[in-house]
Amino acid sequence: MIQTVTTTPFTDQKPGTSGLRKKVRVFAQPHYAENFVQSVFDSLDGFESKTLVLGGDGRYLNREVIQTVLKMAAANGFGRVLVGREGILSTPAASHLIRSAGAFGGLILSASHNPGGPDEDFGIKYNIGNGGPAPEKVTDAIAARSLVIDRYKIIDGADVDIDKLGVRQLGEMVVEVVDPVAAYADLMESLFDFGAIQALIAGGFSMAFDSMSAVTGPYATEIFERRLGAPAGTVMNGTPLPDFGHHHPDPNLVHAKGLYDRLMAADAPDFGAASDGDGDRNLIIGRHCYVTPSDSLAVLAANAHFAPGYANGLKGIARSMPTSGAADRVAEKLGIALYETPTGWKFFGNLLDAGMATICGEESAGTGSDHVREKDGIWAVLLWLNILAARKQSVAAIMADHWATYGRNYYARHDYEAIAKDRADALMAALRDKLTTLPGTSNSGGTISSADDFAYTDPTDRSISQNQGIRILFEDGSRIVFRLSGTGTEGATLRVYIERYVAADGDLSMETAVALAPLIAAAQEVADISGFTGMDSPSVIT
Ligand code: VG1
Ligand code: CO
Repeated sequence: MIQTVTTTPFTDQKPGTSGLRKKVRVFAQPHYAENFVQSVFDSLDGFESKTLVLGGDGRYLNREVIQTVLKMAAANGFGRVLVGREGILSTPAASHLIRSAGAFGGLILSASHNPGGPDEDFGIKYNIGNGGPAPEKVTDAIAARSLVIDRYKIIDGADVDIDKLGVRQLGEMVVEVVDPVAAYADLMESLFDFGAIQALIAGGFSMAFDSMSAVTGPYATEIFERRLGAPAGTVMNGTPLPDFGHHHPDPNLVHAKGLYDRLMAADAPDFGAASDGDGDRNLIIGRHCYVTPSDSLAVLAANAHFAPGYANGLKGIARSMPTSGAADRVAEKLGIALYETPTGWKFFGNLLDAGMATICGEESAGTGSDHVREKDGIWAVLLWLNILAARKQSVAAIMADHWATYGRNYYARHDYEAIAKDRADALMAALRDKLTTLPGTSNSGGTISSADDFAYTDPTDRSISQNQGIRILFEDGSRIVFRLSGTGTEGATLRVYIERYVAADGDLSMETAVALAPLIAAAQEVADISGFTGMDSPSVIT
C-alpha cells in the first residue's frame, strides 16, 4: 500500500561537501530522513522502473534508514534496488555497483570519517549514474526542494530481509540483496598485479591494515588476507561496529595513532595503512616513514604505470586546491595536464567522465582513479603495494627518491574544531576584506605575492563554484589556505592548510613542524586565529 504522508520542511537539509550529515538525534526526528530522501527523488527525472543502489557503512541508524529508503523507493516507482547484504556497501564499492549495474543512481548512508553511535553522526549522500557524488546543480536542487516539501511517499508494509542474498519483492519493486565485497574485490584484481603482491608478501614483507571497526573490515580481510595471502591478523579492527568501537574512524595521525606508533616502533612492519568509516580514505605509513596524503598522490601518479591497470599511462591528474603542489611536478614531468578543483570528490567526476584525468586526490587522505567515481582507500593501498612489489624498495627509499627528483612540498593541515559558527564566519569575512591589501606586505612567512578567494570553472560544463577557500601566496611559492569545513556537525571547523616547497637541491630532511614554523606564525598574523576562535592551538594537525 503506497501512503502519501503530509510533512513540513526542515530548514537544515542542504548537503555539504559530501552529502547531508547531522547528529543521529537530528536524523531520528520524525520525517527527517524521509523528507531528505523524498527531496532527492523529487529532484531527479526519469528514474521510473530504473535501478537504485543502496548501502551504507554500517553505522548506528544504517539498518533503519535502509528500510525507510527501500519503502520510499518502491512507493516512488523505482523498478529495482540493489542493496548490500546487511545494508553494507563501502563508498567505492557502491560507486562500482552503480556503474557496473547501469543503475540510475545510488544512496550511500554514511557520515564517512565522522564518529558514529547514538550521540554521534549519520549521513545520506546521493550519487548519480556515473557512480560519483551528485554535482552541485543536483545538490542545490535537493536543498531547494527540501525547503518546500509537503509530502513524501512510502510503502506501508513489513521490513525486507536484507541479511540473506537473493531477490525479494516490495510492492511493485524488486529488492536484490547482493554480496557487498565480491565484485569490488574482482575489480581490484583486474587493476593490480596480485601475483606480484602475493610474491612480495610470501617473501616476508609484513603489513598492517587498520579498518578502524568500520566498513572496510570485510573488504580488507577478503583482499589482503584471502586473496593476497597476508597472515590472519593483518587486518586490525576488521569487524564493522555501529559505533566504530567508540573510535573516530578518521585515518589520521591523531585517530590512527596506534597504527602510527606501531609503524614507528623498532619491530615495525614494512607497511601500514588505514581507511575511514565508509572506506574511501587511506592513510599510508611505511616502516618509520609517514607519507602525507599529498605526497602519496604524487608518488602514486609517478609510479602508476607499474600497475597493469595503468600501464598505458595517465591522461591527467586532478587535485583539490588545498592539496599540495607535489602532484603538479609529477604532471609536469609526465607532460600531462593538472587540474585544480574545489574540495570534495564531486568536482572530479566530470574530469574523469571526459577522460581528462585518470588519477585524483585530496590532502584529506582521499585518492582514487577512473575505475570508480569516488575516492577509494583500499585501491590506494593496493597501488602502493603493487609499486612496492615492482620497485622492490622500502616506502622510505621511494619517498627519498621522489623528493630527490621533484623536491619536497612540506605540508600540514591545522584544524580548529567546534568553534562558534559566527566567530568562524567573522574570521573568514575579515580575511576576505583584506584580500586586496595583502599583496606586497610582509610577515613571518615572507612577502605575500597574491591573495584571493578560490573560484573554479569546470572545464567540461563551464559551471562556476565560488568562495572555495582563501589562498595567500608568498613570493617563494609557499602558501596558506583558509577554509571552513563542510562536513562537520558541531559548530564550525576552520581548516588552515600550510605548504612550503623546497627544491631537490635544498634541505629535504627537515621536521615538517620546523620547516613550516614561519608560515604557521604567518597564518596567525594574517588571520588572528586565536583572537577569533579563542583557541591557542589546533585541535588536530595532520
Ligand atoms: C572533508 C575533506 C574533503 C573530503 C570531504 C569528504 O571536507 O576536507 O577533502 O572530500 O571531507 O570526505 P571538509 O568540507 O570537511 O573539509 V569523507 O571521507 O568524509 O566523505
Ligand atoms: Co569517507
